[in-house]
Amino acid sequence: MTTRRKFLQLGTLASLAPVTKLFGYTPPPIVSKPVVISTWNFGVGANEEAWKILSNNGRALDAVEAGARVPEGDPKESSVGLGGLPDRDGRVTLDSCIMDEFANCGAVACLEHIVHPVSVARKVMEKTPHVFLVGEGALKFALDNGFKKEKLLTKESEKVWKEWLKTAQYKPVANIENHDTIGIVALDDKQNLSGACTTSGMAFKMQGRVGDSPIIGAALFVDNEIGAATSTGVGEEVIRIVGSHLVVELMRQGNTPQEACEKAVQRIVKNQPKKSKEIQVGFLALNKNGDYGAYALQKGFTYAVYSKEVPNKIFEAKSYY
Ligand code: SD4
Repeated sequence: MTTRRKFLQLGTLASLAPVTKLFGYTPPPIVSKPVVISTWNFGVGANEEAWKILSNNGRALDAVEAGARVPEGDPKESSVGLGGLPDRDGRVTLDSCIMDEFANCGAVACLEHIVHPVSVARKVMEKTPHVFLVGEGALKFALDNGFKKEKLLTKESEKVWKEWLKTAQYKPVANIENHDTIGIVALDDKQNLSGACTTSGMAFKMQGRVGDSPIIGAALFVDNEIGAATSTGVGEEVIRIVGSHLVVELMRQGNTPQEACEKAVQRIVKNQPKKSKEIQVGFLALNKNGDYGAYALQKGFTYAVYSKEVPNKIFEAKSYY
C-alpha cells in the first residue's frame, strides 16, 4: 500500500523529472511565445509593428490589427489598402476581417474610400451585433465611426489599370500577379491567439466581387484552444474548401501546423487538378504552442516570422508544385 509519505515522494520526483513520462505524467509541451507570422515579404513591416505590442505583454488582437495597418497605409503596396489596384471599372474595393481569442469576429467587404478596413472590421466586431458589413453599409458605418473618406486610387495604380484596359484580359499570374494579401496571426504572452486579413483583392476583378479575405473560415480562422490560420492567393479556391477553418480543424485532429497547411493545399489540388497548376494559394498556420507552418501550391510564397528565437525573418514556404 502506498503510504502518504511515499506518495509525496513520488509527487516530488514527478515534478522534478525532465523525462516525457513518469507515472503517467506528461509534461506540458514547450511553448514559444509571443510569436507573430504574416504573409509575403511585407509581413516584415507588419510583424515589426505587431512585435512592439507583443513584446510589451500586449494582446494578440491589438498586435495583428497594428500589423495589418502597415501595408494598408503604404501607397506603394498595390494589393492592400491605399494604392491597391482597382477592379475593372477603376474602383478600389477593400476586403478585411479580424478574429480574437473569444471567437469574436468582424468583417467588411467591398469597402471603398477607407484606408484601414481592418480597423473598420474590428469596430464591426466590437460595436455592432453583426459580423459582416458590405459596400455602402460598411462605408456608412465607417464614416459614422470617425473614419475619413479618402481617394485610394493612386496615380501609379491608375496607370497600371489604364494599361490593363488596353487588353482587359483577366489572367492572374502566380506570385507577381494581381494579388498579395496580408494575413497575420499571433500568439501573445498570455498564450492567446488572434488574426487579421486585409486586401484590395484580385486586381481587375468584376465589380462587386468578394474574395476569401474577409470571410471568416476562408482566409482567417482562430480557435484559441487549437490555433489560427490564414491564406493568400486566388480566393475562390480558398472559399471552396473553407481553407483556414479546414487548417485549424486539421490541427485539432493532431496534425502539426505544417501538415495541416499541406493537407489543405492537397484538397485544392484534388478539387481542381488542372487549374491548381496555374494559380497560387498559400496557407500559414500557428498553433497554441507557437509552432507554425506554411505551404503553397506554387513556389514563391514567402512569409515572415517574428519570435524571440527568430527575429523577423523571411522564409519561403514549401510548395506542392
Ligand atoms: C482575393 N485572396 O481577393 C485575395 C487575394 C490575395 O494574395 O490573397 N492575394 O482572392
